Amino acid sequence: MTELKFAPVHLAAIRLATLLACSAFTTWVHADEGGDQTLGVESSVKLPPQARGNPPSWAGKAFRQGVVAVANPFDRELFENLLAGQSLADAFTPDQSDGQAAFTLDGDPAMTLATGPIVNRSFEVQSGFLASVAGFTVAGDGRIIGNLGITTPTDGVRMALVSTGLGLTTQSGSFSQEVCLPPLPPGKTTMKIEYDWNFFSEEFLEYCGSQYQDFFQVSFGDTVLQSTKVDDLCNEGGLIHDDVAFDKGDVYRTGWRTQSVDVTALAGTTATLAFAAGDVGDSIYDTVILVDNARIVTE
Ligand SMILES: [Ca+2]
Ligand SMILES: [Ca+2]
Repeated sequence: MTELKFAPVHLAAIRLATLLACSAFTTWVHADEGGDQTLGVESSVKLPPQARGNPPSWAGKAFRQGVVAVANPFDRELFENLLAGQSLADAFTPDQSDGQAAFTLDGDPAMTLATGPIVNRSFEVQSGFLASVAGFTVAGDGRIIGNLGITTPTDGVRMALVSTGLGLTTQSGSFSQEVCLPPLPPGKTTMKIEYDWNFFSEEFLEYCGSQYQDFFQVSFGDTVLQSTKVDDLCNEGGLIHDDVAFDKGDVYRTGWRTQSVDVTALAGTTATLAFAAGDVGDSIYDTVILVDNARIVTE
């Protein structure tokens, strides 16, 4: 079993790592990485010939991070190694330079192509904005928190929250990210998307069996990875009375559970991974779902 854990480095580094993981192009990081380079402005530092001229259309973001993308034998070797299943640390040869620019790597050295496609997968990176999930597009109430009452993350020190409109907004929430599942690495036969989830609701227990079926839905493109509503959990039993109060009614929680979905058939495809909470019937009694440790597992 293989999985990636992102160290809590800044998001730009994670994005760069993901850029490497998701795209069949290669990167040169300029030796003078500390200063952002403005496009079209002559730099006092001389770039290698292959790094001059107008960037290709897809390279704008990379340029803003001081990255120049070119076809280059050094990084071709890196990609060949990554495609062979090596980690970044093993695939990358340090101290490569032509005297003017150096080929450097930022991000998590443990990342592999097979296991690193979800940006901020453990929600450890937090932006300065309350209503946001770094690396994801948020609609309605989605955010990153450190604890909810006595409940703490399953991995690291932060987790994501998505709700039917708790506090910040009355709009049901979602957070989503485009994820490219890599091809199955050599020697592996199964690919799974896994994450931990914990469903809190004021609808429990008095609205079990009613029309107020708040739900948690997780999807990868058109594939539903999970669709869980209030009654599914009422019927299972084992709900735990929680001390946390939203605004109405007692809150019960499921406790942390792990969802594991076989996506072998989707290996090598790109789609939007979305976590959503929804209100059914009315939006008076709220539901909150915590999510942590989203990962791609290959076996
Ligand atoms: Ca976490
Ligand atoms: Ca509700």
